[in-house]
Amino acid sequence: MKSRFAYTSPMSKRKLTRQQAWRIEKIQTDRLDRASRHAETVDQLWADGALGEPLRGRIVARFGKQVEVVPCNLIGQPDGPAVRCHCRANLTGLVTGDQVIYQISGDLGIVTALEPRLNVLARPDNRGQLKAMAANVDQIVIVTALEPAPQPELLDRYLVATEVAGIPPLIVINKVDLLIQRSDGMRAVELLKTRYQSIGYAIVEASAKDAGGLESLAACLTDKSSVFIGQSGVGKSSLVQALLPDQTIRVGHLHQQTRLGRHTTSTARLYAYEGGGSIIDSPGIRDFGLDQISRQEVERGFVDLARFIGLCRFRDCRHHQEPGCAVQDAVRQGTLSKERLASFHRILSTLSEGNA
Ligand SMILES: Nc1nc2c(ncn2[C@@H]2O[C@H](COP(=O)(O)OP(=O)(O)OP(=O)(O)O)[C@@H](O)[C@H]2O)c(=O)[nH]1
Ligand SMILES: [Mg+2]
Ligand SMILES: [Zn+2]
Repeated sequence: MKSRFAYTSPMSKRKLTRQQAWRIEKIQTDRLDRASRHAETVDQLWADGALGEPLRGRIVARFGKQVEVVPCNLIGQPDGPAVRCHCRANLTGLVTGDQVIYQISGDLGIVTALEPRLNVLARPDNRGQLKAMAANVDQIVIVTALEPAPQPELLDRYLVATEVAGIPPLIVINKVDLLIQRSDGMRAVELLKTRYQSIGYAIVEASAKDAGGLESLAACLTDKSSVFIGQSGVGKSSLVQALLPDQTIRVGHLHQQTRLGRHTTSTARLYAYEGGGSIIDSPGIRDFGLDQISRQEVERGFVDLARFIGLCRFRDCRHHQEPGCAVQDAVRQGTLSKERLASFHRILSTLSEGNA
């Protein structure tokens, strides 16, 4: 009998695909084998007391169950070569930026303890579950760009997340070199600046391409542990590369038609910042759902709106058309942006029922 595929795909192609599938599976099994051999060996060395002295370290990247750890000095700054480590069985959910105690022998290592976290930034995974993505950060650098076009509502979602996590944000508008080719670009930049600077957020304009604005950005990073977040393709990795010329960091082209990013960075990675401090480059996010947070948290996360909320006539005011609504009054008087209020309502409408 003829294969069902014979008309659509030549035999050789099918064979190749099978071979490829087999090869991919083999690579994965080999990798798992190596990882479990690594785990067994290092567990044995640990049990025999054959590993070096406990060291303080910081996780620079995570790959499945393994993490890459670098030694760090007393202020948590990375300071030495990285070692791939396996974690003790009781240590799960470690993330980039975590400070840990680890022991090594040559290039084998094991993480034995997690130091208390100062804070943790979580993001929703594909199924909407919040997952920690970075720990011990002093500043969240939200990167937007002229291309892909800025999405203020997405920016508002990030801002809510940073306010809820209690970590100060810095907004970067990247790719300002494109302003000369784009007549609408200046309007977009001005709009972001007026809306967010008036709330009190700091904004830096930059270009990873021609190094414009990098000095101002660099000055904001000194002695801090920062994490770069933002949509795929806005140039997070390009900025980190421009700031750290000695590193080799992968950047990806935008999709030719959609002009969206291609999710080039796949895992959050921490780099030592020569000026003092550290930078985490993270994978891009297309959407940033906030469905697991409460209405009160969203209210707190809109800092410009929060100051009016207790002033409404009705305690359960929803800030739509209710009489005596201080939030609507603020919009009418021009002390609150109507776009931010609209964005607030849209975010609330996406909360899961129990939270809204
Ligand atoms: N014109 C211009 N292009 C830039 C600039 N910065 C980055 N790009 C380009 O934007 C594209 C995406 O850059 P990346 O650095 O990979 O973006 P990313 O935010 O790290 O993307 P993900 O890793 O997918 O989240 C690349 O083609 C870069 O060359 C800039 O300042 N100006
Ligand atoms: Mg990247
Ligand atoms: Zn109200």
